Amino acid sequence: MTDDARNQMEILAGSLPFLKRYDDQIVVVKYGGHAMGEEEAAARFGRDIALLEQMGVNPVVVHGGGPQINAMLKRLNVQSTFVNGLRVTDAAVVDVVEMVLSGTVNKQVSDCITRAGAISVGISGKDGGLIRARKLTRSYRDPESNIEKVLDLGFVGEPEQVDPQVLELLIAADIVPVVAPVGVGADGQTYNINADTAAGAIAGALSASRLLMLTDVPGVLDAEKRLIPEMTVARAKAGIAEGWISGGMIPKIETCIYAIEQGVKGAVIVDGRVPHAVLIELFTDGGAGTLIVP
Ligand code: X2W
Repeated sequence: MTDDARNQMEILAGSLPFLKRYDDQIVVVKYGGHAMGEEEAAARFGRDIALLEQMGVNPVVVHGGGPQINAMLKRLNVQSTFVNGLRVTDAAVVDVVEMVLSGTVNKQVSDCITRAGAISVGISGKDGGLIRARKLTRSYRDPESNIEKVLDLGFVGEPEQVDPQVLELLIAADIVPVVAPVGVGADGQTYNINADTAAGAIAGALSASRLLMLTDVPGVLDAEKRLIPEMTVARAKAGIAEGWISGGMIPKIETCIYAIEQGVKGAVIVDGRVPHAVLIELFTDGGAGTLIVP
């Protein structure tokens, strides 16, 4: 036996207790558009998810596609802007968003997983009544006039009700669901939903064991810029209030907190740039990134 083979077997044996921990458990993985760029990284992601399925875990993938939407809007000469990290979505933009997310990107992701040996089916939040959405309404204080105003982002939605039945049927049939973050209103209007928000709501509705948010940072850093391996919801809330959790990390942490309050057992900010980050997080002692627990 070679050293390599022996190492491989040691790793396999070492993962046994973790295999038991996640056996038949649902793990929701948020896969962002930035992480999909490179073909090799996308293929590796597909293999990791297929491996999870083969190990007896039930992965559910919720993907984004911000950069892919930007590229298509540019090709079609449609303008769009962002406010507080959310895309202002008018009637022309929402058509492109649905086309890219539920079309190209959704099928690319499910294909990567299927080619790696699992059966994966891509759907959007509009399929099977998965995500009923309503128009997102947020108010803000206008700094110039100091008057409370309502932010109008057009057809940006937030999940109003998530019915996980279609996902449960796919999971029971050993199919890996891949979800595009597009929802439908009571009146049939299509809504563009931030992918992090959609992943949090889906993880909550499924009472998932884990929500893994793949990002392009190592995790949450404390005030001294050291990586925090694990923290409670209370500490995460304090981090936002005290300002050492800031910027783009705030909505991600808020999504994690929301998912945990909905019954998810733990939510993790994972560095998706690290090869096999999902497997390292689930099947090693130290994990990867920052785990947030109740
Ligand atoms: C996002 C949906 C895609 C997304 C957008 O239009 O870009 C809103 O901003 P990433 O790749 O995860 O950023 N929706 C309302 O969230 O993709």
